[in-house]
Amino acid sequence: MGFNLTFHLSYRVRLLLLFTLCLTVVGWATSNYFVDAILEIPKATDFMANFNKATVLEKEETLTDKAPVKKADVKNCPSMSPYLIGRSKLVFKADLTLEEVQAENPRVHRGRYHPEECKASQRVAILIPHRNREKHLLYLLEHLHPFLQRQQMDYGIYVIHQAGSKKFNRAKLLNVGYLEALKEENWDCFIFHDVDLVPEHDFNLYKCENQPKHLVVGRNSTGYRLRYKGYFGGVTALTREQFFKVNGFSNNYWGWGGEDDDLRLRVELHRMKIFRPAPEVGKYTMVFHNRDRGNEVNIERMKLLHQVSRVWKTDGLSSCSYKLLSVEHKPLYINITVDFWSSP
Ligand code: UDH
Ligand code: MN
Repeated sequence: MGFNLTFHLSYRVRLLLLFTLCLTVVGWATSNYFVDAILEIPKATDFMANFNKATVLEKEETLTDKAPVKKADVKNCPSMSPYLIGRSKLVFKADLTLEEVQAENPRVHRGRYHPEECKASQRVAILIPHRNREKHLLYLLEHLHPFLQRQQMDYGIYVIHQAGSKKFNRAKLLNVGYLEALKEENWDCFIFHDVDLVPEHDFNLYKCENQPKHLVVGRNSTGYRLRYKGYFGGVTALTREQFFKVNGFSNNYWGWGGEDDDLRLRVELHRMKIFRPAPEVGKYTMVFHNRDRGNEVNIERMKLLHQVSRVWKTDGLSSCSYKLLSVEHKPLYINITVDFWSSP
C-alpha cells in the first residue's frame, strides 16, 4: 500500500511536471509569434511609425523644456530678430554664379544653417518644386539664405526635382519633399515655396503659426494684390501636424493649376483658418517667366476640385508613390530627384 501510494504520487507529480513543461513551451512559442507580429507592424507602416515617434519626441521635448533642468547655456532666440532690415529692393544680376552665392554664405553647410548665438523656436524645412529653372533657383538661393539668417532661423532648403519631361506635378513633388525631409530631421514647420518668388520684406517670417499661413499677399506681377479671395498658392507654411492632418497635397494634379485650391479646401474641411501677414509685409517679386513646356493648364482641375471632400483621405501623403533617384547634399541645398513614371 505504502509503495503503491509513493508510486501513485510520483506518477502524479511527473504528470504535473510534464504538463507545466508543455505549457511553458507553448507560452514561449506564442509570445515569440506576437513579438514578431508587433515588430512587423512598424515595417509595414514605416512612415506612420516615424511620424508618431516624431510627435512623441516633440511632446517629450516640450516637457523637458518646462522642467527646471538647464539643458544648455544657449538662450532662446528673441521673438523679433535684431538683424531684420525691413523691405529691400531686389537686384537680379544676369551673370550671377553659384560659386558667388556659396562664397556669400560660408556658414551654410549641406543646405542647412542654424544660429550660433541662440536656439531658434522651430526647425524649418523650405521645399522648392523644381524642373528646368536653374536661374530662378540661383536667384532664390542668393536672396533666401541671407534673409533666413537675418530671421535667425534654424532651416534646411530642399529642392525637389522632377526627372523626365512628362507633365509636371508641383503638389506631388511637395509631398515627396515632406516625406523625404522628415527622414533626416524632425522638422517642425514646412514652407512650400515656388522657385520664382522672392520675398521683399524680411518681417515676413518663415515660420509656422497655429493656423496654416499664406505668405504671398501680393506680387509685383499682380500689382501686389492678392490674386483672388482664397488664393493659397506660391508660398505657404504649415506645421508638420497641420500638413499631416490634411493628408498633404493631392497627387493627382498634372500640369498647371488647382493643386493650391485643393490644399485650401483640405485646410477648410479641417476647420482651420488661413493666416496672412500684413499686405506691406507679404510682398514678393516674381522673376519673369513664360509658361513651361510640360506644365500646360490642367483642364481636369475643376472636376478634381469638386471631389476633395470625398477623396482627401485616400489621395495624399498616404498614397504618394514615387521612385527616389537621388538625394544629394550640395553646399547650399539638398537636391532630391524623383521619377513619377517608373515603379518605386
Ligand atoms: N515649376 C518648375 N518647372 C516647371 C514648372 C513649374 O520648376 O517646368 C515649379 C516652380 O517652382 C514654379 C512652380 O512650379 O515656381 C509653379 O509654376 P509656375 O511658376 O509656372 O506657375 P505660375 O502660376 O505661372 O507662376 C503660370 C504661367 C504664367 C505664364 C505667364 C506669362 N506671362
Ligand atoms: Mn511662377
